[in-house]
Amino acid sequence: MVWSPHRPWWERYQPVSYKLISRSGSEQEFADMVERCNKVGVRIFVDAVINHMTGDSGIGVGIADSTFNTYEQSYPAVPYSIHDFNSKEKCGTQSGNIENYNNVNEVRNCRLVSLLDLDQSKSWVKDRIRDYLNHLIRLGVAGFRVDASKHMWPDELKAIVESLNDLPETHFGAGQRAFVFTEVIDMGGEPITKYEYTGIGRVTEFLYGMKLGEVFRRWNNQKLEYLQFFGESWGMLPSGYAWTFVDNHDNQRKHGGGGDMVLTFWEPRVYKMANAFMLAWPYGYTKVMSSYYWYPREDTDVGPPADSYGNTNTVPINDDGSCGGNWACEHRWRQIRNMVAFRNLVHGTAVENWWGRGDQIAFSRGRKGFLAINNDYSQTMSGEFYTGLPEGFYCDCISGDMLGSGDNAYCTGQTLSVNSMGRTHINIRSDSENPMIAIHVDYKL
Ligand code: LAG
Ligand code: CA
Repeated sequence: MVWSPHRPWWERYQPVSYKLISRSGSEQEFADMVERCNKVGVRIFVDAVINHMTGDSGIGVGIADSTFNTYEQSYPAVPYSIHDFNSKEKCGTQSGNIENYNNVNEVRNCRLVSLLDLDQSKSWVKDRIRDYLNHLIRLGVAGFRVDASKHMWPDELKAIVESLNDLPETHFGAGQRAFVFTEVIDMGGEPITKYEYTGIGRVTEFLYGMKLGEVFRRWNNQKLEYLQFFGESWGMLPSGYAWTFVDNHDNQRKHGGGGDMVLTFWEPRVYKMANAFMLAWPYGYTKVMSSYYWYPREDTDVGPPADSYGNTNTVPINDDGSCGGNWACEHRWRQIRNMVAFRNLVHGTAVENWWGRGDQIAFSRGRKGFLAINNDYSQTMSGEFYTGLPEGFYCDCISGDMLGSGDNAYCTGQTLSVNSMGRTHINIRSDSENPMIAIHVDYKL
């Protein structure tokens, strides 16, 4: 546990053992959550920290009461000893830490911010990691985000992933493999690239959130209309390898890459627009961030809402479905939640009817969905737009939800009428609270 600063969020990135006990609860509680989620079709992916153990802080104890000693490099609860870590000789820097990101050997064999660096070329280490991940697979998780993948050799990581058991047949059917996402921060300009990891699974595409932030902020003369070919031609991974997100737990608080360009829940209006675009756009495997508010906002260490000891609070749900207790729960914001449904629905269809004028864009996805966004600061977006959708009345899933069913279905937001030509009239004011419209065939009244 880290007490200075007081139980920071990043304490989780310093494992002491592979026991499934954390500030969020016990193994039993975790297993129960996974079980309940699987039952309702929600898959769980674990953020696996397997590049390193704790920082070089001396003697300490983890949240599950396991001890460690970084002078001796020992973690008896795994157990790991000095033989399981990359030596100073193998690393090659004076400090034993990563100093130069242009040196590939250093990035992978030295300590990342002083975190004791495991040697994944050792079969003992590979086996302990494999056992840990297999344990999680047995509990029903669907896959992993592999933390700090850039700091591990791709062939060694690949060997670990390939040694894993199939997912349990009871939950996933026969012969299914864990879905792996590797976290590789590649902004260009370093010798280690995201392309080295595509043989393992999906890879984080950090350029995505940065570029999207730049466009929606309209920095460097960017405009929404330039998004027409947003994807590989922007220097990003081929769509089938990319793992995309507007922001993540690091860059929303200025850790990791992305800087000031990245959009977060602190700027909700434009954040919802960027998420709506991401979810409507057929590039990558998308991730929606879900956060908590922290204060002061400049403090980059503050942990989740917790009791005074640091145990994470449960999340209270308000009557309107939003979260209380300082949980932001972006995934429950109507505009984002409904766009997730939009994405699932239009999967497999192409972008059609692209229309772009400066900071106003509109496009359809096959004959299933249509999105229009007005990010202009003064001009209303209005006119007849071709939606590609069948004739009828549609409930805009940005301004409302469609409730009830059949003849009793009604829309809590604005209703749009699509004529027999597939055209609809839209009018989005530039100062609207949600300057977007999204309709799809599941929201046909
Ligand atoms: C990651 N990806 O590669 C995580 O996304 C990122 O959140 C993790 O860093 C990092 N790798 C290591 O797993 C986080 C914080 C760091 C923090 C680290 C270890 O961003 O700030 O380092 O977790 O807890 C902290 C201090 C350092 C200190 C270190 C060791 O900030 O100054 O050297 O702990 O004591
Ligand atoms: Ca390493």
